[in-house]
Amino acid sequence: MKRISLTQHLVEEQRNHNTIPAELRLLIEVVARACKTISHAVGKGALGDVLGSANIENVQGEVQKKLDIISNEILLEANEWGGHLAAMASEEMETIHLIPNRYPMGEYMLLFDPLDGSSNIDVNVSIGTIFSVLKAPDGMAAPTEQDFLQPGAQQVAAGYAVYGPQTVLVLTTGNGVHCFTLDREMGSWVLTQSNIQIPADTREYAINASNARHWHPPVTRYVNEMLAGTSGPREADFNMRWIASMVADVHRILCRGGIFMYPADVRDPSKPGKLRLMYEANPMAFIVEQAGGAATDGHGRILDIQPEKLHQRVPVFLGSKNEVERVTAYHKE
Ligand code: P6P
Repeated sequence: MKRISLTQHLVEEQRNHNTIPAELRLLIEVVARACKTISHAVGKGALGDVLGSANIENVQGEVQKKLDIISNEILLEANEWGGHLAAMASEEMETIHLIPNRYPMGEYMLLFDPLDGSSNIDVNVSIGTIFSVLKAPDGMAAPTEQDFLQPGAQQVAAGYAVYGPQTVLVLTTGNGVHCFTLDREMGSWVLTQSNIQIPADTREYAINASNARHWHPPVTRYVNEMLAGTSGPREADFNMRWIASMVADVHRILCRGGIFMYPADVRDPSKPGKLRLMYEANPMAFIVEQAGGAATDGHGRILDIQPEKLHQRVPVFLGSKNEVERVTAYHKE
């Protein structure tokens, strides 16, 4: 396919679909540049004194890694001055981050998990950045957390970067899903795949099976049927993958199909699953649906959920449409 830059892609998307006004193009390019910087820091590993724990706990009650904080700072600093944002929100910050008074405010709001898959940082397994873009409510003066609590269907853009053997950026602005690979020599994002489509069927599933004894019955039934293989009700053998970096598991599913599951379980009803709605489940659900897949919380579309708290968790079943529909149907029985 013709190799074009991220900028050319965005300009042509605006020309053909009128979905990427200049301010949004600036936002996406600034975030993409920040992901390049994060990729560089991640790639240094032990040589950059960026590994290990920062010995600080975040709002999630998780001990932050140095790279969690470095990545968060990179995204904040990259986006503050551009005049395209009204405010930001991050997995690593308890409250929303307002644009400093010395800079103009814009009409977009950016949410992100600056470094997803932190448990993999120190063992050199792929990690990534996830981001989501919402419009600021009309007439909003000073942004509050409430302004962020919009259903995922309101997103104007979403994307993720995977810092793996290649550094890739996957992006949607509502007209399909496109993948860019970082050309390290030129320092530029190059379009390497357009209009990615997830196969509707799959023989591969992703779940942390160590939680099996805690699952609710619909999940247990769904997984056991796959474990039963060709002699079981599915009459097919299945494969399993669990990278424990959502970005890497989702990217594999975008590339070759599959179903990703992080279900609620019987342990803590106040924590339905582990993944956060606003900056993990919603952006990934937007991307997966734009690629012809499905994304539910076991009962309904993730993108239809009305958020109540900035850091709320949500059960996640996403990927190949027919499999997501099957496991969701089991929840209804
Ligand atoms: P577990 C990473 O910490 C993360 O938020 C997701 O990226 C990943 O899918 C999940 O948690 C892994 O969770 O329980 O398998 O460690």
